[in-house]
Amino acid sequence: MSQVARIDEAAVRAPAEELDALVVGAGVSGLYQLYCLKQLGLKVKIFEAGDGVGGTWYWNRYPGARFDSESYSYAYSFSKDLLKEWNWAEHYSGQPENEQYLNFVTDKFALRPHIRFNARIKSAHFDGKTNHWHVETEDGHRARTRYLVSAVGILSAHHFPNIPGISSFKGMSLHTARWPKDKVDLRGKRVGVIGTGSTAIQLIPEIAPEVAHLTVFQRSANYACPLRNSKISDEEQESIKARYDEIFERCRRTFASFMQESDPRKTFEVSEEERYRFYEEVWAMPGFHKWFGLFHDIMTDDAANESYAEFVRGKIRERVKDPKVAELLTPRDHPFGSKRIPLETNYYETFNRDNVLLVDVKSDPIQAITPHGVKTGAQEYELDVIIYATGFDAITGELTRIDIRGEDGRSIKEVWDAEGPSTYLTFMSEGFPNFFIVNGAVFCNFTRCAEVVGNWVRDCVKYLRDHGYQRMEAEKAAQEAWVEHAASLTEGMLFTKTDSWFMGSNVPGKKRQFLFYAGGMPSFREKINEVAAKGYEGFRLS
Ligand code: N01
Repeated sequence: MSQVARIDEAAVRAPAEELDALVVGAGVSGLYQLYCLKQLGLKVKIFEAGDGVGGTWYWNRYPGARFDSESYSYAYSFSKDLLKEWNWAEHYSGQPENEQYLNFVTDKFALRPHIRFNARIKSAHFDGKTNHWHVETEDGHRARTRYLVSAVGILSAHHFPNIPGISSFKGMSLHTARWPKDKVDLRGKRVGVIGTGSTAIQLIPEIAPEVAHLTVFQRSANYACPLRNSKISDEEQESIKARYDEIFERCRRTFASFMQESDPRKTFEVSEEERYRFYEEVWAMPGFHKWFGLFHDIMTDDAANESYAEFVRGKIRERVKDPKVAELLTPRDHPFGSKRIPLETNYYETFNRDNVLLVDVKSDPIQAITPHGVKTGAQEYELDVIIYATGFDAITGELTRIDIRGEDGRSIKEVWDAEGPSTYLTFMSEGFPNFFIVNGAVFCNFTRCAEVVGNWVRDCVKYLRDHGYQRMEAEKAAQEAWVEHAASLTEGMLFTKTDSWFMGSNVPGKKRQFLFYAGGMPSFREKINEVAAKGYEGFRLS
């Protein structure tokens, strides 16, 4: 049966639900998008795969999961009441509190009745005759909607490595991004963790004291920096609340909407003494100062980067007692910050424990998962539990797992596999009318972007309604120009020299390209506002 015939068939089957807008996913962006579209008086619903809200903060409930941007810079800013009412307990709050917060927001703004839970979308097909999307969930529920809004998040499609024998393991297998809701009792168990990215770096120090033995399988060492989390005192709480406007204004100004701003000086412009004094000063600060608060040439000048990278390597050596283990934990294969910098608490000290073993699977790769554990070329490690902290098919993975088809019957997977994730303004992909992709691909503090993009989509939908348009789509030429512009921004960036999920290269067969818009949030905001002011230039409205 041809794709077009399938779409026609979907169109004639009676939908169970008629909507103006259907938002996919009840995470940070989806909740805000629902709030915004409700404000327009639209009939709008979220379809959410899980049985609760939170997205990332619903699925990633592994021990140690927490924010590494300040709780209050990650919070929604749109409601003064909300800012007044919610008290963050910690500067970098943990998953349970983050999930509670998103539940609090959901109930405060009466969003819950507009969310359909346990509703994983199987297919979404566009019907060009009526300019509607026909959506079907895995359990057969159907809806027809004018606008389809993807808020599936950028780190949602969890990824298992391609290692033979994964399903043969007789013990317990867990992926950090699908951690069970009930407490997993690891006491007395021999546990293996595969992966040493941001997730594993949060998890490992939390579980090491509990387990009988922990084996960490590391392929690449990371430049993990101290988080320096702490409880928020009553006085700090008051001060944060008094400074919310200033905090959000500051985030608006910075490149990626975090609170930290780079130092205007260049690395080698200052004396060696001053340079190291500055490195130490930044090092003593909490959060992302150690990445975004550095000399401003750190991400563009190889020598400047290496100067700071060597400083960080020295910090790792100071904390690990066994020099051989310290050397293994010291990254030498990529520039500082070219992969996402993990923030940690007691990560390096964990490797001083008697019950923790670091296995270098770069020099001796994992060959198989066996019924009893993990087998490298040299040895088999017997385990009761294997934890996969092996990351995500980032940015495009969750969307391309859904059968989304535009008017000509081509799926978004087919289009993006062939062309890379081509969009206009990150919002729409040509050939998929009335389909908004929100918070898809701007390198940014997530909630700060979610609000900017959510507002843009709300205003756009209002404009379409007010002007009697029923259909909006990206023009081919505008999309091509945007894709070219976005690609030009990555030239010379250190990110592109390193393999990581930023480049899609952690997933075998995925096209290697920088997956974020790299122009920074201030320019992005300016561009999307300009497009809107010109009557949505580059989009065809009809
Ligand atoms: O995933 P990752 P993550 N054999 O892709 C290893 C966000 N986040 O879940 O580097 C052995 O970074 C792989 O090794 P290598 C944050 O943006 C936020 O940790 O490819 N190892 C790597 O070590 C972050 O960047 C917070 O050599 C294998 C690991 O698995 C993003 O999520 C907290 C392997 C995957 O690391 C993803 O982080 C946590 C194999 N066959 C995460 N295959 C916050 O604080 C893969 N690996 C908000």
